[in-house]
Amino acid sequence: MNIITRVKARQVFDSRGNPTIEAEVFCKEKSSRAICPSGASTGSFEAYEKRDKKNKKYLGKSVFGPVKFINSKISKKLINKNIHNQELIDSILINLDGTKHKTKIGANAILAVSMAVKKLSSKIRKMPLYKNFLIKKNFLLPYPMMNIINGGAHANNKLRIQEFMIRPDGAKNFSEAIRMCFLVIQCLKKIISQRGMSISVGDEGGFAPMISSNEEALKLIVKSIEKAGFKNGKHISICLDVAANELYKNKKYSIHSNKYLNADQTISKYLKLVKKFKIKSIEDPFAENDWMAWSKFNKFSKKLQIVGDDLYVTNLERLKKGFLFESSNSILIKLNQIGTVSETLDVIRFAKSIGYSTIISHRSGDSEDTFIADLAVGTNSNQIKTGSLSRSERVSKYNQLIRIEEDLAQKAKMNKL
Ligand code: 2PG
Ligand code: MG
Repeated sequence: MNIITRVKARQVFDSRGNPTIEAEVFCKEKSSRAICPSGASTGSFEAYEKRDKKNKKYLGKSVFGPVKFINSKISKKLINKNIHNQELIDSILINLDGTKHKTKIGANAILAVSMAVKKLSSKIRKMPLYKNFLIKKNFLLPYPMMNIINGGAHANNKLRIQEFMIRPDGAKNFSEAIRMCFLVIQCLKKIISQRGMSISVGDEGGFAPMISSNEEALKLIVKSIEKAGFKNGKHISICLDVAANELYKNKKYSIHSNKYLNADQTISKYLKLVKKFKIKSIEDPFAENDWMAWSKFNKFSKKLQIVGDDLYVTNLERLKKGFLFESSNSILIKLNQIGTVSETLDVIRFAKSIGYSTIISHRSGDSEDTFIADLAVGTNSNQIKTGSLSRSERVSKYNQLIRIEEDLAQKAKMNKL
């Protein structure tokens, strides 16, 4: 019953219409499947995403090579292994690859299998997925960070900052958190359309109006928060993902305008912006190797959440370096940056031990798979960012969290911020 009998993979498609891998793991007649997501603004230290670069039928983006590898070598290695032994299975996958960044098999192939194993283990134990991670009782629900205006690599407007998010800090439970975001988004939609701009959305479901100034986007959001009847900085807070790797050249940044500024000038611009718009969280304010700028900024910003995404790439070694340098106080967690569920849990465990907040994240190319919603609750992660309340691959995660809240009933409590 607990023994793996087969692993099968196939090529499916992600929310940007690009090929990706779905893996299905079997224990006799029972099976579970998982789909690997894919990023656009990727850090250079992320685990490797393998594609058939030479196959022009899918413009070099197909994944038939890794799929074949799963169906042959991986399947053979995992047959007869106990489905509940996630760590052993993940270490087999890691060793089968044998490279630092999983360049041989590809982290996309490895992760799809690793997640499917975790799901099937829960199914066989007849427990919800969220109960099969680190936490065994006293589950806490994460605050959502909804990306309501998309820029950078996720939209074709000229906004330099990639993600303008809202976090409903005043919400007492998860359903209320979603309701508050819903109200702000509806107001934002109205305001954008009244100004004659398009209400079409970007890759993560946020609006992507043809504006180019960060301040203009922030003003639109503050207006929507107020119009919805909330107070910015109290009931709802603004959070940003700058994705500064994309705006870095010759040790300078073009975050606040197309003029390049050094790190010190960029910091003082950030501080002004934080004050003016009561911003509570900034992700990737600096480039992935600019450790000094991160440390400097972190010293200034006692109350600000500073989140490392491309900086840490869910990698324990890089997180330890960040801890040593006091680079930030929070980490973004993305399974496919590292490639297995076990390694992801190791990073979360360590982040918690050093007092960092953990934020579980989708990728800009995502799917109907809701694994990360369960992961967020099962690790008592403080926040989750999985796009806006639009595009089903984003909404599906929020819907799953609504179900989990219902399942926990009286025991459901929000995490701390
Ligand atoms: C990010 C992510 C998710 P991508 O930068 O945080 O929002 O984007 O998946 O493109 O790296
Ligand atoms: Mg990011």
